[in-house]
Amino acid sequence: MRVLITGGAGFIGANFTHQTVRERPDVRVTVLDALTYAGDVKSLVPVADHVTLVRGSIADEPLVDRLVGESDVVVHFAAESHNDNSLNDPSPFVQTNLVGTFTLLEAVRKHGVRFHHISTDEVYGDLELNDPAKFTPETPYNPSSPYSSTKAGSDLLVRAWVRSFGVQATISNCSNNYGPYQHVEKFIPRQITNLIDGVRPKLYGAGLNVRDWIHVEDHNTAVWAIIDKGRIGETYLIGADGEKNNLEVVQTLLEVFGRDADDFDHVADRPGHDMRYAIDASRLRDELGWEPRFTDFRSGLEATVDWYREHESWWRPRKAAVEAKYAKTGQ
Ligand code: NAD
Ligand code: TDX
Repeated sequence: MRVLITGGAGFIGANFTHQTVRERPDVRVTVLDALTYAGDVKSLVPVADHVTLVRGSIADEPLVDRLVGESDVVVHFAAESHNDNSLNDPSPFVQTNLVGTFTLLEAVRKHGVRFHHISTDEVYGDLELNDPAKFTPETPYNPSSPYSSTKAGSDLLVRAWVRSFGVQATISNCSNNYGPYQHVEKFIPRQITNLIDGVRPKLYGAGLNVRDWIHVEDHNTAVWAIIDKGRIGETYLIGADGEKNNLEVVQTLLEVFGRDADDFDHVADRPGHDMRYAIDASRLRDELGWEPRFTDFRSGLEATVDWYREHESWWRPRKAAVEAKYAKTGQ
């Protein structure tokens, strides 16, 4: 099987590429990645002998046409992925998330190639803190930010290409991932690397916003389950019942680092900050028999801390610029 992984030099895509090389020796992997600020060839060094890396954009029609034509399956991770960046400059989000996904869809339509689209729970908007509800595949779309609205738009393009053109596609909407190779702009790696540097963690607002954390390895086993056994045209929600508020996450990290529970700063809140995300993954569990393996958040977090301690040369080059950018918005 020939698999084209878009965004394979980013956080989740790199972990997916590693898992695929490790567990599926029969798969021939090509990665298409523009190597934006978020992509890093270093993330693919451990699997470099088993992967063909093509540097280019998913919005480059001739390139996409050629690579898709040489593939059996496309797994589409590439995106602009950070909400805070989308508030500063939405334009690359429209270009990559919408135009890029459109370009891929046209190519898989032409070549009759199986397509799996990676998306986010943020397309559903947010939930109240005291609401027992979780997102299901039937929850209406209600995205809040330029990031989540462009992801929602890309999901709708996929659905329309399935219905109108018979494209062989599936969609997954996953909750917040954590694990190795995540960019230091994101919440958990930002706080881990702050703590390694002896800097206090930065909590937006009161820190009561809830995210439904899942280890990136569990996300990726779910993606393979959907590629292997998912029903064409279907949407699968991926989550591992990992709801935690941001304050709890920071305090767990402080404990892991042996620091006092109040040794953090409250900083400016994110405009339009979604309050709570929560996933009901019963379709994935019941229909496809998927189960998460990283069910103990604290030990998953400890392993992630160890990874950042051991891979300073991977994250250090980006840290100062990320912090300088946050300083401009008082975060
Ligand atoms: P990331 O920002 O770490 O990686 C994105 C990758 O896409 C980078 O390697 C970047 O170079 C590449 N890229 C960006 N624009 C491109 C373009 N035009 N052409 C080709 N490559 C391009 O993102 P991530 O956190 O790994 O997210 C991957 C996917 O998973 C995204 O679609 C995101 O919406 C989705 N997702 C992420 C999370 C999460 O918690 N991180 C949760 C649910 C869904
Ligand atoms: O320094 C910080 N302090 C803080 O309190 C940062 C960077 C974030 N936060 C808060 C904001 C969120 O409530 O932590 C939470 C998580 O923030 P992010 O890591 O920016 O993630 P989020 O906005 O929830 O989106 C993530 O999950 C869904 C990914 O970035 C998306 O790509 C994915 O779709």
